[in-house]
Amino acid sequence: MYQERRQALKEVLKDFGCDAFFSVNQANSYYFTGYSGDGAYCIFGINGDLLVTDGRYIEQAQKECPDIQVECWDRKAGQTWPERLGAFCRKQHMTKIAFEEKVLTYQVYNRLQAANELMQLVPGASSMAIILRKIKEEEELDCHRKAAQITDTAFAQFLPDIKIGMSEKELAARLEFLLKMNGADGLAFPSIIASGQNSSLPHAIPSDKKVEKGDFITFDFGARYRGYCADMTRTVSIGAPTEKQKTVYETVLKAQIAALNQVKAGAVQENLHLLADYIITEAGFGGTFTHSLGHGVGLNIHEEPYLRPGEKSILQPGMVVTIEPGIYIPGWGGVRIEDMVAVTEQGCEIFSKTSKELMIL
Ligand SMILES: [Mn+2]
Repeated sequence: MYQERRQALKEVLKDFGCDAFFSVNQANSYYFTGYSGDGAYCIFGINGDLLVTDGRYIEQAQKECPDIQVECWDRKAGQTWPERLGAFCRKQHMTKIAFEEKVLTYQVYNRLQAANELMQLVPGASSMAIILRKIKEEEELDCHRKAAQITDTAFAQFLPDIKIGMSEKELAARLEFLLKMNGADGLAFPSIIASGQNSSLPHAIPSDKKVEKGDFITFDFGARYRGYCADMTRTVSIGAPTEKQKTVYETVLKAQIAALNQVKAGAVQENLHLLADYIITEAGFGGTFTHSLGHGVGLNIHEEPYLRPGEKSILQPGMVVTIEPGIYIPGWGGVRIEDMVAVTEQGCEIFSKTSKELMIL
């Protein structure tokens, strides 16, 4: 699997006119080698591949990557990782090296350049990797399914625990505990839990605010399983909702379902966003949907493709995206409903199974 991915990467490298891909990014190193730790420096090149790490990780790397050359760099033995990679590229006659323009620090860039002055470092590796990563293989879809299933199960167990007087921080601790008890390797991202007026902040951080009667609470969270993320949002009502709360909720749900129904291979990305925004605006809430409709999900919680105005590309089978419209009214609160789905030829497979009927607790 990893060898096939590196082979596919070599084709992309050729298209970009590069000899090798330099990876310091954990997600990319994992995707192309199976190594799940950090502290790895990799070269994936047209004339050879090499993963270099240090004494803390060498045993793990050798176990996880049987099909790539793995080496331990050792300053005491007279060689640092930039020297080792620089020498490897020189020996394999690879000079034009693509680096991860979105994550490589200036310091690491300089260290690699100094180790081999013949090397020509060019930006573009982040873009090259995502060309492959944004279309998920069946094994990757299975990891997303499992992550989503853990997320659904944890939320079902969590709902009866929500009580008036608990703080958002306590709710977060309980929910995250349940994700791990159900088999999550970790969190896909720090949970967003926003109650009452706080829910007008799309990316609120759980606070000391206590849950009160009449609050809407937005939960945006997900498990991570074998590196792959789940992402789901539900908004619940504490006590009977007001007419306005009901209207806002129904409007977001209508926009979410309408957009979900349009997800399929060939759909223009920005059109999905525009459809949801149109429904929200028509209902009298123009200007309150303040973020993108959705984003790709994979080893990163946010990655290509993005469903937002200006994105004229089309969805392809195997992409995993979120559909998450919201309405945010400062001083009042907000609602967001989010599912994670896989794009298919005919439509989509919805990974999140938790009900979207307004839950009144
Ligand atoms: Mn999301």
